[in-house]
Amino acid sequence: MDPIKLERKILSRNDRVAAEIRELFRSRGIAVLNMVSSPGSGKTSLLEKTLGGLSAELRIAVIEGDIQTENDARRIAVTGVPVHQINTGGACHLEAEMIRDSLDHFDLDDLDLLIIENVGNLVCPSAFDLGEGARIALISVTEGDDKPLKYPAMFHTANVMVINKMDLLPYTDFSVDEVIRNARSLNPDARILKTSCRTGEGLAAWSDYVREFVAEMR
Ligand SMILES: Nc1nc2c(ncn2[C@@H]2O[C@H](COP(=O)(O)OP(=O)(O)O)[C@@H](O)[C@H]2O)c(=O)[nH]1
Ligand SMILES: [Mg+2]
Repeated sequence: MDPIKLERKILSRNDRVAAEIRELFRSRGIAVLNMVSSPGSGKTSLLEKTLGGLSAELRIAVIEGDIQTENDARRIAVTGVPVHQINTGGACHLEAEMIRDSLDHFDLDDLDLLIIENVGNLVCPSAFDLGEGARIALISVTEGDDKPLKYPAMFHTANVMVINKMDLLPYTDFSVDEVIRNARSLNPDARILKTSCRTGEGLAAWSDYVREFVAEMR
C-alpha cells in the first residue's frame, strides 16, 4: 500500500478508538491527562512529586508508556497509585487501542483521574489522540526555548505547557519569555505553568490545575 494511504488508515482507526474511549470516560466522569515531552523533561518526576498529595483527595490511576522497561511504573507504584506499564516494543508513541486494552487493569467505577505518561518523543505522540480530556506538554529549560517552533504539532495540540527544571534556569541561555512567545504563536490559549521538581516551585499550581481539570470533567 502507498505509505501515505497506510498512515491515513492507521490514524483514522486510532481516531475511531479514541472517540470510543473518550465517550466511555465522559459517561463515567473520568478526567484523562496525556503527558507528552521529549525523553527526560521530567514527566515521571512531576507525577512522583504530586501524586502522593493528590491521591489523598482523588481516585487516580496511571498508565506508563515506554519503549522498554518497567522503571517508570516502579517509580509511580511507590506513591501507592495503581499503575499499569505499556511497553510499545519499539513504537515511539502510545495508540488509543493500547489505552483501551489497558483499562481492564483498573476499576473504572472507582476512578476520578487517569494520567497517561506517553513515550518520550516530541513528534509521534502528537498525531495519536488517546481519548484524553487534556494534553500536557512538558519542556525543560535545558532543551532550548525554540522547541515549540521546531515541534509545532506537539505544542499546537497541547492544552497546557509545563516549563520544568526551573531550578536550572541560571545555568542555561533559555529564555522563559521567548518560549512563552513561541508557544503562544502556535497556541494562544494554552495554559502555561513553571515548575521545578527539585525545589518544589510551581508544584502547588500544577496540583491546583489538576484538581480544577478533574472538577470540570466530572
Ligand atoms: N534539576 C532538575 N532535574 C529534574 C527536574 N525534573 C526532573 N529532573 C531530573 O531529570 C531526569 C529525567 O526525569 P524523568 O522524570 O525521568 O523524565 P521523563 O523521561 O520525562 O519521565 C531525572 O534525573 C530527574 O531527576 C527538575 O525540575 N529539576
Ligand atoms: Mg518517564
